[in-house]
Amino acid sequence: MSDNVVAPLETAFGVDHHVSRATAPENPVRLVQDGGPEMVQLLNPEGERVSHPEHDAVVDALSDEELRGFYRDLVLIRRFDAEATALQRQGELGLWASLLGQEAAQVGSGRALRPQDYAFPTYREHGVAWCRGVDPVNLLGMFRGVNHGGWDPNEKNFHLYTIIIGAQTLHATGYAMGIQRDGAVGTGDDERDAAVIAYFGDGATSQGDVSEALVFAGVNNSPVVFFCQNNQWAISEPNEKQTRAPLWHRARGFGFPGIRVDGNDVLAVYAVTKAALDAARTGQGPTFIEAYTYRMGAHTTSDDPTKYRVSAEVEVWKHRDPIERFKRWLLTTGRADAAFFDATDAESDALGTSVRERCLSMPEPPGTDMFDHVYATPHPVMERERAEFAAYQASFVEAQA
Ligand SMILES: Cc1ncc(C[n+]2csc(CCOP(=O)(O)OP(=O)(O)O)c2C)c(N)n1
Repeated sequence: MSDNVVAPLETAFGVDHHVSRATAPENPVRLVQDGGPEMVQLLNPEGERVSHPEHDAVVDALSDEELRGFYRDLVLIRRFDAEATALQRQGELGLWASLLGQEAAQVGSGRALRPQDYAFPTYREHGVAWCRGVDPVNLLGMFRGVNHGGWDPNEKNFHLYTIIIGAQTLHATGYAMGIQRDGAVGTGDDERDAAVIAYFGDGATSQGDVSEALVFAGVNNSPVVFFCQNNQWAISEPNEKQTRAPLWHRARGFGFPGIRVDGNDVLAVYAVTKAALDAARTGQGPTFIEAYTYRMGAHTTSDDPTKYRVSAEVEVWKHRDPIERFKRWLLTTGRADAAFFDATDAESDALGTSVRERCLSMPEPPGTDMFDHVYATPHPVMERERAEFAAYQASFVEAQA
């Protein structure tokens, strides 16, 4: 247990993973926890390398250039996210779900993927999208209301965002069962063997879909990694109201391994996810990863977190910032210098400017767009509805003329 306690034990709800039978108080003041001794961490919040017998070798093999690349990813995606939040505040997006605080969980796992792997995100995985090579401006379209997704999932093997909580875990498991049957698992061919990763939050684990996905993945030994970003809150519901057991323990009940990793440590997330993906690709079946992290901002721009959580909790997590610790380590070990950090900052400002400009110039779609992707092939009902809608819209123009 860390000393970062913001509430006295007797008032805290769910002490040490909530195994007590004590009744939950109505408005609990939370105890901030540190993930426990079982959490895999390679870089502590002070930016010091922590040794781990199972995972050291993988990160020690990373070149300085690759490590600087991770840092660049973290900084650029945070900058993109800040710009998107600002655009929403200025009325240019209807809504935004910020990833602030979760950059390492996303970049670490995203960089562990191979091109042939397939990712099924929820709606906050901007960092994973970035690692897959999806143009970040395309992530804004749905939130601006000009499209229903904005990228072709099969181009970068990155599925469209899913708003229905947990649904994508079923899609991921189904897809994984598919590639298994296609013979793209455990062949020994590194170019062919593929894995699937499903992203979801702590709140999603309360959804039936997620349990169903875990059942099917387990019994079929499917090549899927369940990547749960435990950011502590499901909108205003804290972890303690979702579960009495640590989330990573859940995997055991479904018959496959679970692991908790420090989600604010990009090195640990990379190593743990790489191991899980390797296992999936080589036919060893699924893994459940709980990336222990924190959502620093609001759930989305439409809620106010000060209404349901105390600022002291946020302060504790500021100290665990994923970018600061990594920067300190790169600097103190001489893997990057001031010139590199300055250049990255300049690059991130340029990205912010270009994202803003390109967002504002996104074309207004014709209203009939909404009928385009309902079915993969032409469908008479869609055709009729499209024609009716087009005629309805045209009637306004005629009335004005
Ligand atoms: C099936 C379903 N139920 C409810 C909602 C409303 N809803 C949107 S986000 C959310 C909380 C999700 O929390 P979590 O899974 O922890 O993910 P996070 O947003 O924190 O990353 C809920 C309940 C929804 N979108 N879909």
